[in-house]
Amino acid sequence: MREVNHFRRVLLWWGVTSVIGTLLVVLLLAPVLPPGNGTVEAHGQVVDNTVLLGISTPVALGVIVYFIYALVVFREREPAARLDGPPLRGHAQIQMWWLIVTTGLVLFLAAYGSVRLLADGAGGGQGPNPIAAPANSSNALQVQVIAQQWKFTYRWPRYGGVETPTLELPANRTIEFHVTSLDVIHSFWAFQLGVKADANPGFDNVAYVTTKAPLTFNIHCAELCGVYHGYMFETGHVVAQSQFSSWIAQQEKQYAPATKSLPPYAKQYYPDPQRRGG
Ligand SMILES: [Cu+2]
Repeated sequence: MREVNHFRRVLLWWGVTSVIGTLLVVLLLAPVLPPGNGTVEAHGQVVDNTVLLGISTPVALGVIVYFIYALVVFREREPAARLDGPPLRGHAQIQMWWLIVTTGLVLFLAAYGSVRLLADGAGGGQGPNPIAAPANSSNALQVQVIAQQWKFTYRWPRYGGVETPTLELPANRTIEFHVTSLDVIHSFWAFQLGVKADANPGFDNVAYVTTKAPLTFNIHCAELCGVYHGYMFETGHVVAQSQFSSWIAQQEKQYAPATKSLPPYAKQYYPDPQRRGG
């Protein structure tokens, strides 16, 4: 009887399942993954997830196919002979290819991840001196996100330093969030915008987003910040520029009396010891 070439068989099964599996993942699964395509940064995250899933699908299928093949073909059918098979040693070619493929994958992913992290800032908090700003960030609209137990408010240096209880953003515009906190640690997570940035007291954490079409997005606190942490959520909107202009003008007017008694706009604030326990 001709000896079966197991290696070639596994390779064939792996090749066929990988082509089908990767196509299914990249074309059907990945495009509908969160956070969606609502902003430039969110879209970038979907692209990255697609690349990562596309690369990991053949790797996962290699493990699964070999596992199933081994279970079916190499199963010991003689109950009396439950012994280990002969050890595989000194197979230089397999060792070499194993090192080449795994090293290549890891280096590619590290390089890809670094490049993508620098593209448009990737929606993450970059601290007070961001190194990965979008190309048009000098023209960005600044919005300060102020977290406190248990609410986010928003301050607008370009609009008289007014502080609003809700967040509306203009469409097709680069936004420069300055995320900070008045008390404990929080995290500003605007899911559909693809933005997540820590909110720490006394710290100015900059995160960028470039909006696209009008969009409703969810804002959650993503850092355990006390008993009502779970209630620290709200809904924000990306709206047409004209709608934003009238909204912010109306806010400026409505909150003018409160704006007068606010501390001057600053990049960060420190917890007020007078208010502690008050
Ligand atoms: Cu919080």
